[in-house]
Amino acid sequence: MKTALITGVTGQDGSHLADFLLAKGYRVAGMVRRASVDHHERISHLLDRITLVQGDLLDPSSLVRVLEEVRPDEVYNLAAMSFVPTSWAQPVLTGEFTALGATRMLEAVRQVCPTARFYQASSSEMFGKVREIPQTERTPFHPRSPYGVAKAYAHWITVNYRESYGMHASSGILFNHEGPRRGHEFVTRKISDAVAKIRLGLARQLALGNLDARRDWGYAGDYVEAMWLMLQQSVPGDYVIATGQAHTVRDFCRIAFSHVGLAYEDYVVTDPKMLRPAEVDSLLGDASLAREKLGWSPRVSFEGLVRMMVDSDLAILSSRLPRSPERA
Ligand code: G4F
Repeated sequence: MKTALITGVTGQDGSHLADFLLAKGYRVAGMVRRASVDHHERISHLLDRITLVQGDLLDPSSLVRVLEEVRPDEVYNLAAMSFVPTSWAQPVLTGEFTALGATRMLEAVRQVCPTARFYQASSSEMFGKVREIPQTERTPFHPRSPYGVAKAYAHWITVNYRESYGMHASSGILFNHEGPRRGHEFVTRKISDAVAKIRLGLARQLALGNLDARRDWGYAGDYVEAMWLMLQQSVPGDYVIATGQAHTVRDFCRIAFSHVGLAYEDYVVTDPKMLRPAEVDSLLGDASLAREKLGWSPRVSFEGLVRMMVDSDLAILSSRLPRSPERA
């Protein structure tokens, strides 16, 4: 039985990856930070099947202790400050978690379990002001946010530890990936939640920022399989993980509203406060390398993803509504 350590296990990707690895027969440990509020809602269904260990990417000695305790065969470094707008408000803390945090974890792995295989969650945000369309593993980076800059650092330090110490360290350059477990601050979940609320008469309007931003959106459940596949290769490497199709925020709105029989134009307004100091206008990934070397391809379509998220939010909100006499 193999053992995996996941940092960021309470997040969208961490919870999907834990589900995936448990189904593969892994022993799964998740690193969590001590917090006064419980953030375990995404992993509540598997708390009796995984081990939670306390550690913090800001504290190198805690990482050494976690690795000594867990003795993992595979380490998935998914923890980061992952919401792009917050990275302008907290640029230094973003660098500490997202950039130096990866170095601290790599260094701890090198000291405690250098033969463990390491996965770094790189991001299409690194491409930023894109130099070519579509983006591949060879496209130069031009990040447009403190978050993107921090992810570029983490990406290159992973490459560097691979080249300096021969570690089995790989990076997945994941394009946007979503699903019902997505945080409400990200645009896709903000839309699906608002559509469900409007459909149920709980809200009347949805305020968004840039409706013309284009993203290559896939389903998070598909993308965690690619992380695992990277660590099963005899040779480590870096892979773009994407669908190869881009849509605008407006397209997402159109499909989400029409799924419940509404027209987005009647409900969506734009709010300049939600525009970013520097925007990533358009991202489109070419995952040919992952398809050829890993045998990976996405299963859920864009339309299927939008419908899945709206249906999920409708179910969540409906279950919280007071039961009317005729429904009782
Ligand atoms: O959903 P978003 O906040 O995701 P963003 O910034 O693309 O970042 C996500 O994907 C990255 C991979 O490329 C990850 F690394 C990162 O951690 C995160 O998962 O915004 C998507 C687009 C942006 O262009 C934004 O300007 O939607 C636009 N947008 C328009 N109105 C909005 C809104 N974004 C948010 N969050 N909220 C809005 O009201």
